[in-house]
Amino acid sequence: MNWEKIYNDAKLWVKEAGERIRSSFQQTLTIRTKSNPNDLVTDIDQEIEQFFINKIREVYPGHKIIGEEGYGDQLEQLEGIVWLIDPIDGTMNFVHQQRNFAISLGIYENGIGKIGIIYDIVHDEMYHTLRGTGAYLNNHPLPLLPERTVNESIIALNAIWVMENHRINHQLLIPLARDARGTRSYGSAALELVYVATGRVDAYISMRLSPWDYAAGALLIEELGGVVTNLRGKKLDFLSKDSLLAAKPGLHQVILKDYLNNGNW
Ligand code: 2AM
Ligand code: CA
Ligand code: CA
Ligand code: CA
Repeated sequence: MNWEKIYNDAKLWVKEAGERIRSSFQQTLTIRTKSNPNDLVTDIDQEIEQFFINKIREVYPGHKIIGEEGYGDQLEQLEGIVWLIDPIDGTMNFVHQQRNFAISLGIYENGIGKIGIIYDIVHDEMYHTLRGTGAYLNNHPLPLLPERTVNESIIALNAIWVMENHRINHQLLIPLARDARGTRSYGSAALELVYVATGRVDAYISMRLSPWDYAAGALLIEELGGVVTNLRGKKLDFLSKDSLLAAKPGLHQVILKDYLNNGNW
């Protein structure tokens, strides 16, 4: 398998998709809702997913695709090469702010991550990794992540997870939010994972994400020595929704043990 070629093709297509999204700022969006009134999708989300699928099917007909908007394959296992695509991560931000959104693309082989790409279109910042060759912001290598204590950490965390029960007892998160130096919420899981990878935040917590939200980000963080699991400390599931805890080395273990009771809840 020529992973260098797949890596180069994927980066090229992500860049091209980004240009399409950037030029869509001039046009009127068609906005629909999905699972609830705050769960948005636009015609651009759908067009961009189809753009990727056409490219992949043309050049790599044997590869499989999981896309958020449902134009890919319905997979029950991760055998072979699988592209996990979120055409726009942070659709609400895309609609309301025209910033704070990204394209997220992960490529896995038999369930093992090989390529992760997250493109912050508005800033023209592409974060990418081919497993084992380092992680980059455009052409600049990103440094390995240092250890960090809870008291000196900024934790990306949506307020809703601390307000009411979702999967875990929200009371567990209150001491963590209090002990941290600060909390933030950006509304794009892919960018929040990139912020962990670049050290702009020290940890990111979510109760409910889908494989296309974290397929790329988890790889970028792991390539830099960070740790990514679900909130019980288990390996992430790439075929169904899961919770997520991503953090600097050391900090991940402390949050899991001292705040999340090692997943015993
Ligand atoms: P999306 O914009 O691609 O839908 C928002 O806090 C973050 O959670 C975004 O990364 C968003 O991805 C993701 N998310 C996952 N499931 C969601 C849902 N049901 N509704 C809204 N956002 C969701
Ligand atoms: Ca969505
Ligand atoms: Ca998403
Ligand atoms: Ca999306």
